[in-house]
Amino acid sequence: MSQSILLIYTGGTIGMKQDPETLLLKPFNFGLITEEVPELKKFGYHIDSYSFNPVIDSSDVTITFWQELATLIYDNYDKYDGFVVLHGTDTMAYSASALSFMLDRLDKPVIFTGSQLPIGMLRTDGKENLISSIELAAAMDSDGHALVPEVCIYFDSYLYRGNRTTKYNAENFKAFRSANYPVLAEAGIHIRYYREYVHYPETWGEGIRLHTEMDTNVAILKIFPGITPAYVEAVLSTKGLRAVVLESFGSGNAPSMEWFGRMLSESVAKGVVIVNVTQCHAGSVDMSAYANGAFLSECGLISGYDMTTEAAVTKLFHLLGRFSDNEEVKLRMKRPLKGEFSNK
Ligand code: ASN
Repeated sequence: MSQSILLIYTGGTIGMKQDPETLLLKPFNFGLITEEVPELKKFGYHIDSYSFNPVIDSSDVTITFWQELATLIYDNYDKYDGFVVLHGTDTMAYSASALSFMLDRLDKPVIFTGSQLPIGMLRTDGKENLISSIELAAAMDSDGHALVPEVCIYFDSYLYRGNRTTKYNAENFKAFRSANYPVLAEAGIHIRYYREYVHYPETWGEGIRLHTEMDTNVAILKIFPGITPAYVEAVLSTKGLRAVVLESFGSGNAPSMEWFGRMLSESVAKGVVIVNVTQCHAGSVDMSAYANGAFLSECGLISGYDMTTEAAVTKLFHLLGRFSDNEEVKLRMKRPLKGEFSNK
């Protein structure tokens, strides 16, 4: 059996070229990638490609872009065994997180990848990333079931659960990290799958469900020593605000000043959903460890446990889009939806 893959090109460094006048890197059209990677023909797979128009630097990603991408996958779902999305690295963790919530009952791989150097450059990391991603998207067991039926990011030899990743290095080929969840696969001489960490559907072929509704009335509030009441007030009084991702210290701690607690409590009383995630790159929020954490729990904050900010923000967009009742959103924020946090 020959697998069918849909290769979706959205932009990012992988397809960029240097503008001869300004010397700046700009997205270039998709023809370039297929020309630069003739190796793709060596796979026995049927590979179709689709290019976004215009192709973008991923800093320009919008909600509409996610809706277009998720709908494209949904519309082509039955025709392909797997999907590879070429995407800029800057917001890849946001897009992969968003798609993990938008594509419900997914039972085929959706692999995001890209590169740090354009595919036309001699030392590019783009070729290996692209070729291995296609292999991962096509990988099946003897029953014809996908080995990694999740929204993932593949980068520099590792396959990660998309909603567990963060871009943490702007320079190295190893640009992504999933600090709180093990890798799903690793490409060396062979591709090694860690199936114990992969989520598999209870029933295969149930049919994918698409959720494109999103509400972006969310703020990120990163605390720091010296934070002022005026700043916190400005964030919490944002017009239309429905939810906040509070980036706290360590295991979920914050300043215990009276004004800070009062502002948070007042916001919660108005129905704003406030989720506590840590500024640390690894580890989990535990609001029962310190008095300065318990205080946030008393103000009505929800624990985001070991969720990334990218996952927390996009999960809120998704839930706020689906539910007009913030209490329903709160309830659903407390449960993992697509393996985005572990609440041990
Ligand atoms: N600015 C680029 C982007 O995110 C960075 C990259 O792809 N490496 O589109």
